[in-house]
Amino acid sequence: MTVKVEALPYPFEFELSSTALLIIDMQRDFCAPGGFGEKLGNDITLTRNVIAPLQQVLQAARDAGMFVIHTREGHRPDLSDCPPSKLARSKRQGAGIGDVGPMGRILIRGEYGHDIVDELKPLPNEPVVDKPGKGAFYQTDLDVILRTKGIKSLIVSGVTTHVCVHTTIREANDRGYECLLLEDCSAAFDPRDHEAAVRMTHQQGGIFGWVSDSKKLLEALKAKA
Ligand code: TIU
Repeated sequence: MTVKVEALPYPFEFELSSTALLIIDMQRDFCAPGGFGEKLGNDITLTRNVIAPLQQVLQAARDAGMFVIHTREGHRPDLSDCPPSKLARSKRQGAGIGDVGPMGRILIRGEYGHDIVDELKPLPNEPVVDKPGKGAFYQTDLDVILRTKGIKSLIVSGVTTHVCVHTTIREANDRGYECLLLEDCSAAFDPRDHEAAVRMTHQQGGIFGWVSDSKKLLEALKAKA
C-alpha cells in the first residue's frame, strides 16, 4: 500500500511494507531530569516535548503494521567501546560518560537512565539497537536488520536532531534509504540547532531526505486505512 505524505521539498511516498519507523535515542538520559542531556547544561523541555507527538506516531505505526525500531546511545560498563576522545570531551562538559548520576551511570548499558522513556517503551517484537556512536549505523547491526526486512524507507524521529538524528539520516542516505524526518517528533536542546538540521535535510532538492510532521503523517496513514 502506497502512502503519500505532504513534505518538503515535495511529497514523500512510501510503501508500508518496506518502511520502518526509526526512533532515535528517546532515553531518559536525554529526556529526564538528571540525565546526560541536563548534566551537559541543557534544558530538557524541548526533548521532552517530542514524547507526546511521537507516542501518537508510534501507535499509528503499530496499528498500520509498520516495522518499528528503536536505538539507544551508550557504552559497556567497562567503557571498552567508548573512544577516549569521546570520554574526555564528555567530562569537559560536566557529564562524564560512566559517571554516577541520579539515574545510574551516565550512558551506560543496563542503567536506568540509559533506557527508553516509559511512554515509548518498545514492544518485544521491536528491535532495540544499542549504538556506541552518534550514527545508528556505526558498529551496529541496524543495516542488516533493515535489509533482511526489505526496508527501503525510514521515518526518522528522536533526539537530538542535529547530533544522533542527523548523523543517522546522513548514514542512511548514503546507504540508499529514503528518509523522512518528522520535525515535531525530533528536538535539539537549542532550537537553532534543530532548525538548522531540519533545513539541511530538505535543502538542495532533498539532499538528505524529506521533512514533514506527525499531523501530516497521521493524516496520510488515516487516508489509507
Ligand atoms: N542522541 C544524541 O543526539 N546524543 C547526543 O549526545 N546529543 C547531544 O545533543 N549531545
